[in-house]
Amino acid sequence: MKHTKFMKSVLSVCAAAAMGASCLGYSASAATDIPYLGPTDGALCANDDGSTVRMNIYNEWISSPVKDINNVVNVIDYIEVTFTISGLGDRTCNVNEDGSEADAYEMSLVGLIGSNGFWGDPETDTVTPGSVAVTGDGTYTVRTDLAESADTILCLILSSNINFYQLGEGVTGIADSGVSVTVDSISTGEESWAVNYGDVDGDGAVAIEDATAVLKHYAAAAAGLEAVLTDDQITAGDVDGDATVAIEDATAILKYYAAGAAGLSPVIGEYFPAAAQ
Ligand SMILES: [Ca+2]
Ligand SMILES: [Ca+2]
Repeated sequence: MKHTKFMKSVLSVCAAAAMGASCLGYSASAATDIPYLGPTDGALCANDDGSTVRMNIYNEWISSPVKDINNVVNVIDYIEVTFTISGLGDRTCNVNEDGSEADAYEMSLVGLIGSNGFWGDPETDTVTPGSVAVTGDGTYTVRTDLAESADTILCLILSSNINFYQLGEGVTGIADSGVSVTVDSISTGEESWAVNYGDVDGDGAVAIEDATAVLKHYAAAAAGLEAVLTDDQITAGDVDGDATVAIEDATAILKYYAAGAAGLSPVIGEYFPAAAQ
């Protein structure tokens, strides 16, 4: 994959924007569903600590293996699971012995996919398991980004820190705790990334405002002032690809915009050499 570093930074920008402002040049291909075939009896069980909730999706390494997906499947850039949890009542966190609040509930997506190990142990993990805050009964999506693609899911588990003994009086095990986890869907996919050259403000169009933003950035830089554009915006604004954002870039953006406004159907690569590289 090309431009990996840039791509990852775009991803973080998109995550931060939380679907608010439009994202700069980000696009994701359609996800591929991995059909969920379960649940097998016993898929919902206790973690190794004996007291927190886990939902095995694929786990051969336990006495009663759970194989609730076909694990021979191409997993590309990420694995994502949507699940519904119920039985938490009004609880959102564990409590200490003295009744004070302990760690807030969260669900992590842990396992081993090809060479991607994500168990929540920074010493041995090759990728960081995704996690989601669980703020009560409801439906959540948790996603783990992989370092490399793989063709086999060796283990996949929804692992929480939810102490099920605290969910009711006299609970003796997960079965009578009232907690339930349903796997709604599992998906993977390949993310594709593209820089929308000229669209500096990321509103989906190349327009006068984009040229203005380039000029403001150029003027600020010339005056030794703080940068106006982010790194990603600089990439989009450097349409001639000479590694600086300057007047020539603004001129090219305006020419492209003017050609479009005149109904000429301009070809982006002809106006923006960076896009043709
Ligand atoms: Ca724009
Ligand atoms: Ca330039």
